[in-house]
Amino acid sequence: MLSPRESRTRESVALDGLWSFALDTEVPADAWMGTLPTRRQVPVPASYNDIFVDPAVREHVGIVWYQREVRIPSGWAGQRIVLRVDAATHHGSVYVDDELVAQHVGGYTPFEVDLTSRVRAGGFARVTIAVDNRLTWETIPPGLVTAGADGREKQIYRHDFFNYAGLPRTVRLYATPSDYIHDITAVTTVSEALAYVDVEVHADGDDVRLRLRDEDGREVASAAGASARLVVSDPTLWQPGNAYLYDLEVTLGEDGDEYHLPVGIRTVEVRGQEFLINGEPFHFTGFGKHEDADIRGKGHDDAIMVRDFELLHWIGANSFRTSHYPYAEEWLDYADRHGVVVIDETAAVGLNINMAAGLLGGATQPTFSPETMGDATRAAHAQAIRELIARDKNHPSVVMWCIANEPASAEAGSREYFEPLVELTRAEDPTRPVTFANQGAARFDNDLIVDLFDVVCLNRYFGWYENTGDLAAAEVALETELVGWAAHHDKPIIMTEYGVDTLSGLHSVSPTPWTEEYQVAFLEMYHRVFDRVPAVVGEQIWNFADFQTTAGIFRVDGNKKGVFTRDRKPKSVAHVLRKRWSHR
Ligand code: BDP
Repeated sequence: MLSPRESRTRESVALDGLWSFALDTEVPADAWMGTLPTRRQVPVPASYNDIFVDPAVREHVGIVWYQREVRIPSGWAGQRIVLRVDAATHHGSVYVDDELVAQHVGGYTPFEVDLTSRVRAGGFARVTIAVDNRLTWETIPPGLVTAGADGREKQIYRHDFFNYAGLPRTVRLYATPSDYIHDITAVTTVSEALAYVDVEVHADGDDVRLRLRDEDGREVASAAGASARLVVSDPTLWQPGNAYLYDLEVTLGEDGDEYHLPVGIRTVEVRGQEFLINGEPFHFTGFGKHEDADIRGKGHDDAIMVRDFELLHWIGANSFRTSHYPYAEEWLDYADRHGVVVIDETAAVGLNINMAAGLLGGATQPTFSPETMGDATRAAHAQAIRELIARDKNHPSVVMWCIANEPASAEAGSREYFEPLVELTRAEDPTRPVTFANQGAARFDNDLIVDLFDVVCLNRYFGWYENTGDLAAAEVALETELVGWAAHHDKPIIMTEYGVDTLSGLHSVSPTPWTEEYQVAFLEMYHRVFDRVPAVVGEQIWNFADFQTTAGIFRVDGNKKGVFTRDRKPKSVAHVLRKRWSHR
């Protein structure tokens, strides 16, 4: 799915700004049929939850309505006109005037609808979007809606971040010629002094022309046809920390549709216990992150994004994981341009009922069964994988797909659940390694799925959830486990989560849990151990910044495992990490 970039033949208009807004309880069930009877206005992009002071909005379970009048640019007569929603979390229904025109499930990937026959260039249209935040066993991520004692619906979920909802990313209109370029896939390989860019174009008509230009605008290769190979001699590679992007111009005929795709020439390969980028062993440093900030929730904000990249650079991080869902595409565009390496994750988080059995009154249930995570969950999961790869396949920054976070991979049924999903991922993209983030209860001797994947990604909390406060015992446990994984699997290991809740400003002479000193001692201990186990090729700390979660007795105004506070101030450990990572 192409990102809507502007070109000689393509224009786009952002519909960001204030939209009318109402809860389903406040308006008629067919609220799209006229002007939304509300005085509330909500910003787009933003999660709606923390905008209003009314707790009924923050905790709402169900549908909310967004509406605005849209003017169609008069110059778009004769063009194909498309409405694109970058994210409706988790289920979006789009109405144009009185008609339902699109529906989409999956809160972190975009969808589009062709409005050419429904709107008139120079005219107005009433656009209404119903967004439903409910999660069930049939959605990714999964969840459960129950009725509380007071009759209100209550949303239960097993993931540790607040269920922010609404329209957190850009909504826009764009126009293309009526014969247009539907999709492009560019795959790069390198052989000594030559690089190959294999391009597949899906378009109306077969008069497809390709031109590749370097960063100085010089043409370095050209070809014709919907399926073609461009050969680049003496290529400049896209390198971690040193990005280089070619411009692939695709046109239909002499003056038909034109699209420009940034192309980074680089290779990725897993060999034995090494992760190679451009044939060189790569060591991941960085974080699991979240899209999370005060007031905006998961609303995309360029200011916060650029600040986060600045902090990643300052601390010496070369990578991050898009835990636990695909981020706004702006993140990947920026990572492409600045040489930051990304592990790109689906929203399949919380497929682990028993880890959080307490939430269901302590009862345990099988995670994988027809009544829980069954065929419908897997179908939604497959769709999430397809949509992630369709959107992100051309980003050089993305070096690996992570198809789930902490599933119950030691439980019966996990292998049957995951085997077809791994096959699907490889079929959709044969060029990138595939992984999942493994949870601590599934160890090297009882995990049932890890051999299906290319890289062992581990989330471990020795010294926090286990051996709390006892770093000496934690060090032994951590090393025993890492050495065990390395001996059982000839695969590289990335620690994709390790960290401790740390209250910024809380200090003690000796390192005790929750203090800044404990976070320092904990991470230093992990790093000592990593340096003793050669199979460890990556360290991504949990988490980049403190973030909001659902209320609970384990969380005080959210999860505090950030190396930065929620407003991006460094905790003491940030300076320690900066020393380690800046000297690698
Ligand atoms: C891991 C999860 C992550 C949590 C983290 C924690 O993958 O989402 O936030 O633990 O407990 O289990 O802080």
